[in-house]
Amino acid sequence: MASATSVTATGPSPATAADEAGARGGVVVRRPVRALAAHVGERVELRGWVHQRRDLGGIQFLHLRDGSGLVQCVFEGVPPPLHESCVAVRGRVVENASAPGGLEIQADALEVISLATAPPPVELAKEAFHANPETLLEYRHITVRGLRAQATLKVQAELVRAFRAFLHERDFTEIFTPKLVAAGAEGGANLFEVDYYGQRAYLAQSPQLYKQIMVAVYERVFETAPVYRAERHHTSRHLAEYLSLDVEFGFIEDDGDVMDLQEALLKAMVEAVAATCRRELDLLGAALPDTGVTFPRVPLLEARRLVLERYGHQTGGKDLDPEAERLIGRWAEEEHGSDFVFVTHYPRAARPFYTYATADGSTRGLDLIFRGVEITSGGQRVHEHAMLLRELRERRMDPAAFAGYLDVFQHGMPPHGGFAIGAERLTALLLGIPNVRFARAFPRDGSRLHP
Ligand code: AMO
Repeated sequence: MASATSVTATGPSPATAADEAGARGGVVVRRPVRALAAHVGERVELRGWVHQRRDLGGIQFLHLRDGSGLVQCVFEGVPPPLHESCVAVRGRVVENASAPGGLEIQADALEVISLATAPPPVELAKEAFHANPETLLEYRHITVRGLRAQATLKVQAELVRAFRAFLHERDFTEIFTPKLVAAGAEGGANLFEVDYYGQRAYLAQSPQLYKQIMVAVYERVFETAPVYRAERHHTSRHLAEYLSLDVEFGFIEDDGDVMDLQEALLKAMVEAVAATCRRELDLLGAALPDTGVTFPRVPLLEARRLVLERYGHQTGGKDLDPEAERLIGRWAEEEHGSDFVFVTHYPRAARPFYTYATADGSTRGLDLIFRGVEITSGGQRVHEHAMLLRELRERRMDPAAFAGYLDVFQHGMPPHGGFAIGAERLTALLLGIPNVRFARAFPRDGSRLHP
């Protein structure tokens, strides 16, 4: 084994065509960890962070972490610098079944690029054993570098990429709507108030009204943006700021079209993650749902009856409580082998004013439950001006607060519908992460404004 000496760094860019040409001439090419399997036997350069280090009597084991993963580097010499220091390592890629990922670097050069001057508040290699999630969140600006956080947020990025790609392919246009608004779209008391040049404004609870308005421009639209809910309750599924993946489209027949699109989209998102995130899924021990199964569709009243008769759980009120959601999810799994189930025909009282109401007092509003938790809401919307006005009045809401939005319905709105996915809930449930906070880089919850 060679001993590590200093190497001269050549700038932070990843491998380029020029590097490749150089490699043939004997120059060492920089590689990301994820690409190493294709370069066994070659000499490479890696750049990243000191994740873990061990000195075994002068033989050094360095776990180097970069943006794509972790690899073990072995060399003789002085120990590597403090955890989280940035280093460059050069050496040969060899197979080693007992090393993480089955590969290691037999290193001959180590260079410090940026020395860590203080130990990290939580040693990231021991993150998984850290008992207190509050500590992990308190130091999230550092702990977000940990492999589990890195993998979780990578999967989320892939989910969002697949969401966009699927919708672009179907002629949807991406929109960007305001997050400072004059009125709440979703009702309820969970609005963040903002001083807008002396006027009262709110942080948007959802892009709902704007995405409907934009249907009259492009017919099919989507948005991926944060939304705000001043949730008072601390639960494992609520954030004060979350990423809402919104879809809205026109000229639909009914809520069946909304479910068809939603099902195809979610299957495409899961399949994209299966294709691109194998390493992350393995690291997190996550099992993806079977995309070959059709999502069952169950009216709310039927769902209530099922959870009562089958599991003895009585739900009152106008909605499903979390336990009933869990049980209807269990029923879908047991009865249909599906991790997903649509619950349809919610009563008017359980849905916002823009939901299309039917003569029987129910609506074309629906939720999608994934592994026992609601991950989307949506349905068909009201598209007639008179009906919308009636909905507002009957709910004692002031039509003046929705003046511009209401106007739109006097100028030709097609039957339309849509839905919104809570990105953190979907990510957490997909990956088996028990608390939605760990599916956001810097969660905002009932008490947290830092980091
Ligand atoms: P809703 O309010 O049900 O519907 O929200 C849609 C989805 O967003 C997620 N979600 C949340 N995630 C984290 N923290 C929260 N506090 C939180 N609240 C909601 C859930 C939920 O299913 N305008 C409608 C959507 C539509 O009809 O198109 C809406 O916002 O996954």
